[in-house]
Amino acid sequence: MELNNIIETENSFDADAKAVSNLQELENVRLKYLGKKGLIADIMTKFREVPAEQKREFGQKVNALKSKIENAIEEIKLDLAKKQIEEEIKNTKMFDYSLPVDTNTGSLNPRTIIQKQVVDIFKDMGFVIEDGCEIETEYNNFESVNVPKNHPARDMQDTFWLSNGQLLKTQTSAAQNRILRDYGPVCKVIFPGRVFRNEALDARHENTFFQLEGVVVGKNITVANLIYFEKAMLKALFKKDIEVRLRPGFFPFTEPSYEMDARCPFCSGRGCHTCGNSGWIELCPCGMIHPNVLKMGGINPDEYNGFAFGLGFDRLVMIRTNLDDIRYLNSNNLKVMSQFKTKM
Ligand code: FA5
Repeated sequence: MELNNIIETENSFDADAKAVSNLQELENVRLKYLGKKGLIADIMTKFREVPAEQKREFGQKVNALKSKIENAIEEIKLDLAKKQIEEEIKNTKMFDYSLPVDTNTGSLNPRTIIQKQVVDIFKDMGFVIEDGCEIETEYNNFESVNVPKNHPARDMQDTFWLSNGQLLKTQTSAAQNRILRDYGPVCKVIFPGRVFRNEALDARHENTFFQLEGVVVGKNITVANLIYFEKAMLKALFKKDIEVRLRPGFFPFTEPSYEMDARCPFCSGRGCHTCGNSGWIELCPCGMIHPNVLKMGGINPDEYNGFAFGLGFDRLVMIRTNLDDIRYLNSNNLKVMSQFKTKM
């Protein structure tokens, strides 16, 4: 075996490599030179026959040739792949993203549509629109709204805790403290948001649902103001006067607390499927903000007071659309969703 054999092998590889036009041919060339029974392996087996004084140079040359062939094969492979992609692009019918969208396909979730309507109504009444975080601290979600550790009211909202001690907010009230600090002591703010509770699902219960919270703080605010704003919102949303009633409720963050019911807008109180024949629909828990909550929000409760309400948004959407199962709202079921385009 002589050095000339290496040069011959290199020349023959260069010629073969030049002729390759697809991946299969390349694989054949690879096997011919680098395969177990390939030409490089063949040269190596004859290493013994090389005169002792040439062994060093011979070894270096074979290794260099082997590396050259390996690198060249990788390069050719990349080159072929690039060419293949270019070919595919050339043969693909291109899509023009600048063409106008066909607006007859798809529709907004009814929750999105009604949220926009309700937010606009409150905006027209002078409310500022805010939002909150979905991951919250225990302090914001509970303590700052007068629900200290071990308070029984915590059990009313089964919480998804995170490993770092934070939680997925169980109520939009979690933003109250920040909003009171940022806007108080005279403010009218609403803050819609997605909330999470570890609940069993059924037609009226989701574990991921939406609330819309409102706070009004000022001097001499009364329950009459609260009723006024709720009725004004309902009138604008249902396009007619809706009677409301207050029942006693309990929330640690309001005192007194109420459950506000609306006269069923579908049967005008006569009783129907939507209101379960009671004539009333449970609409919105609310009340006068507890002095402790004002204090924790940096507001002097001797000088200022206010009210807060927490509209269960998905339930409002169900009432407005006659949807009988809350789970549709998170289902992304296009057949269901597309029906609401014409209903609102
Ligand atoms: C609260 O979350 C209070 N933070 C509301 C509040 C705010 C009261 C300000 C007073 C002042 P509650 O847990 O009742 O309260 O929930 C409020 C509304 O969210 C309910 O009336 C209901 O419409 C809706 N809701 C509660 N749980 C679920 C659920 N699992 N699925 C869908 N909607 C729900």
